[in-house]
Amino acid sequence: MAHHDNTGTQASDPVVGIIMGSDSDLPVMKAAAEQLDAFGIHYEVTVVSAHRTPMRMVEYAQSARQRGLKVIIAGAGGAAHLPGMVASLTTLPVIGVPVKSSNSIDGWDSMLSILQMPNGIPVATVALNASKNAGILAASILSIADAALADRLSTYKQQMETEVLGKAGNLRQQGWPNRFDH
Ligand code: RP5
Repeated sequence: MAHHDNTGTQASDPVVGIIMGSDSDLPVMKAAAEQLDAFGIHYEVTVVSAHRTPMRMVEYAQSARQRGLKVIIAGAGGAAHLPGMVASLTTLPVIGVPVKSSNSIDGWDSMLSILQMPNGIPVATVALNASKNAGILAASILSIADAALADRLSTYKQQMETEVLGKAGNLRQQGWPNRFDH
């Protein structure tokens, strides 16, 4: 991974802040970091708990823009207040990742508490455990002002298209009826 290491040193000029309610969310949340790495986007990663470290959450969210962050990705499980509360404290876009944690009722609690934000404070909610998509969405937001990044996103989509066309070709070769592809 190019933009962070595990020794506690600082990432250079992070533009995305990845936060999560507990280190137990990391196995899910690390896919966001990996996706940002793939796009060459600098990020920082830390634990911020809405209910266990409320003052840290306030400080993190209120300082985020001034510290140079442009997007925040926030993941949490259970009764997941973190994304919505962080969104209430900053004007930066916040992407919420519902995490199916050990204390969760099959992910539904986290899904609904992140997705169902009342009017006024939106959180862009991705699918359950879909932190990879959070990374891609963050890249899309950043690409508004970054043409080179937009090109990398475009290439990424073309690669996916090629892969899917390959899969369709495989099914055809296996003999499955298909009057669409000639
Ligand atoms: C939430 O509770 C965290 O976001 C995590 O998903 C879940 C469990 O946390 P731990 O008990 O593992 O610290 O606050």
